[in-house]
Amino acid sequence: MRHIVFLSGGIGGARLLHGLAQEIAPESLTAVVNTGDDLVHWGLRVSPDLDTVMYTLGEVADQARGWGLRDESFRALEMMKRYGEPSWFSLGDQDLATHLVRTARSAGGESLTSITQSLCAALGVGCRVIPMCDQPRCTWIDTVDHGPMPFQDWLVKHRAPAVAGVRFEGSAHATPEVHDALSRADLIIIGPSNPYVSIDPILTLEGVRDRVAQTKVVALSPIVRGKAVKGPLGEMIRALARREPSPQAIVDHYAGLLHGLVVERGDESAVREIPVLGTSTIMGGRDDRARLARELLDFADAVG
Ligand code: FO1
Repeated sequence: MRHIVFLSGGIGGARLLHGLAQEIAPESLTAVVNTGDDLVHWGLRVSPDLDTVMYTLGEVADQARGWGLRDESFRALEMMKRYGEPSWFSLGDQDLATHLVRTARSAGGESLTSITQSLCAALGVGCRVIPMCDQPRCTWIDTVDHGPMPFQDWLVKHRAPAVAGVRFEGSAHATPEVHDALSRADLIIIGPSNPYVSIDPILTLEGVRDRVAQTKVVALSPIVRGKAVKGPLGEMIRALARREPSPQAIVDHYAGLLHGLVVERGDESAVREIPVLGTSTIMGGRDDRARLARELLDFADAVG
């Protein structure tokens, strides 16, 4: 049976995954999700990328914001402000339930993998969604002017000041479930996520990159017309790779891993050396995501 592993960060990856989930039998698709962005906030364990993937696949995500749940309210946040608690990271009232469950079950000894599986089941998510790690692995951003800070402090609290480097601290062990999924994969898809802070945390886990290198890999470019589709990736490529953002910068970043890259139509000539498919990559609703997933799967079948 065909088995596809999808490496994902937050919203971009989640949307393509939502398309793939409409095209592939659930048992043939496993999403391995970055947990380097995880944080403890108000004493609660928050896994933003896992939640974005889970909410998007469960069709309960807020589309406009790109994180959290739709029809959300923030009354608990208002009360926390009144108590003088930190309010820079907005946890919604319904979203709080996810973090309460995750925190309570973790305290009871249940693994993040197992907790995620039961949250996904409750939301009607069909394919397998697994965290890259069960133990904390924290993405640290070294900034040019303000020293090192954990990822969410850098992105949300300080609004992405200039980056000098990216590091990962904590566990370097992927879960047995991740190793098992990768060993069964006949295709690995890398979502249009930030390679530095969403995909590298996964690829740098012990044994993962070597395993990925043994499989056919295709990716969707997170760079369109020289700009990041979302977030600070463009500035990171300039600062860390010392070049202008382009789909070729993504190919080079993955250093020999990719067998094909899907780019925005018109960006094809920016890619050398590997097969490229140009199409409309800015994902709209459900049907558009499925269309892009279908095109990507056909392209993956055609590349060597
Ligand atoms: N991003 C923000 O820009 N501001 C927020 O207050 C915020 C809250 C938040 C709460 C839960 C969650 O799952 C995600 C949240 N995000 C917020 C998004 C998140 O910080 C990042 O976009 C991802 O970590 C990037 O992959």
